[in-house]
Amino acid sequence: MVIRINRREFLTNLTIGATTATALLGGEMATAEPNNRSAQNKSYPLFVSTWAFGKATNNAALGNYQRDKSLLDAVEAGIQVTEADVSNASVGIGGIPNADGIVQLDACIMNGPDHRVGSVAAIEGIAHPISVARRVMEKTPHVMLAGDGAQKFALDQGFQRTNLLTQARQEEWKNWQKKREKEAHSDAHDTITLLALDKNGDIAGGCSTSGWGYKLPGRVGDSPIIGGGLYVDNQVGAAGCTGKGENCMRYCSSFMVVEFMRSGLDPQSACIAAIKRIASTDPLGLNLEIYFIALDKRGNYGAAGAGKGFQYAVTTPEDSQVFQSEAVGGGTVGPEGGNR
Ligand code: SD4
Repeated sequence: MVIRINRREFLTNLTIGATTATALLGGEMATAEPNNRSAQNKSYPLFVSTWAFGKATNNAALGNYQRDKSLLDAVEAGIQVTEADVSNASVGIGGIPNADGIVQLDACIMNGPDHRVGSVAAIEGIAHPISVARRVMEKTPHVMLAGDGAQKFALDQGFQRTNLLTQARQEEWKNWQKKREKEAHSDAHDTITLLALDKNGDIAGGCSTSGWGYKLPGRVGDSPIIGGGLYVDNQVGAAGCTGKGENCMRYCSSFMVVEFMRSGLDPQSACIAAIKRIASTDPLGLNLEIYFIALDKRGNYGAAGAGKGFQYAVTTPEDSQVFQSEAVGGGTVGPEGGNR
């Protein structure tokens, strides 16, 4: 069933009004709307990440930061924990392979204060693509490296070649091959996306994934695409996406969430507005399978998904918790669910 939202419904729910000009011109964000749906953070640094497994990511990021590391170090260290977790079938080692049985990983990292970015796509045989993405950012004049070139760069930088395909994932892939005529892909996929904010209002973010299970070899998802799977604007805030990457990428949706925040929406309202905006014209309506997290420079944070069941993790020095996100539309998160 396709759940639709019409244009008028979208516009009625979106009360940007006079602040629209700010969004169009760029610059600092407008004053937040009085009906703030987001939570207000009081303790720093703040880490917000996708899915329940994001709690371990956040905790590692916080621990790293508290050992006098930078926010960017914290993002990298947090995501490395998820990449190293073989039980996580969607990120790093133990990720679901592509249709040829090869694990291809996507990742990016972004630093707010200088708006620098590094990204890798469809990289094979490297355990920590988040760290390769950071090297791309810091050691090359480029933003993104893909495929064999990304792997060669990683090896040149001293990363070790690693077998990413675990026995469990290989068995599943073999079973999938037997029935591949019926099932074009696996729905089991989740991304770790981590947003971080310090007490000075500086922001960093990163994401890492093995992407859509049994995808076509060479397929690149939203996660390494700046503005698709992640966007950081140090004047405003940051947003990240998980779910069906194709539906995030087609709308530059993380960028869209940040621009809604710039125009005055709080993070959660901005996530909802992006979903409604996309659903107002997309043939899929609200059946988009996309889920957003966002935070703003003032420490507000929130999340929303096209459908129920999306969880996100929030961590500060005071507390570390997993929340259920606000759902737009009646669908539920698919078998990937983040709850495996
Ligand atoms: C992708 N967005 O490659 C990622 C996968 C994901 O929940 O986040 N799934 O399409």
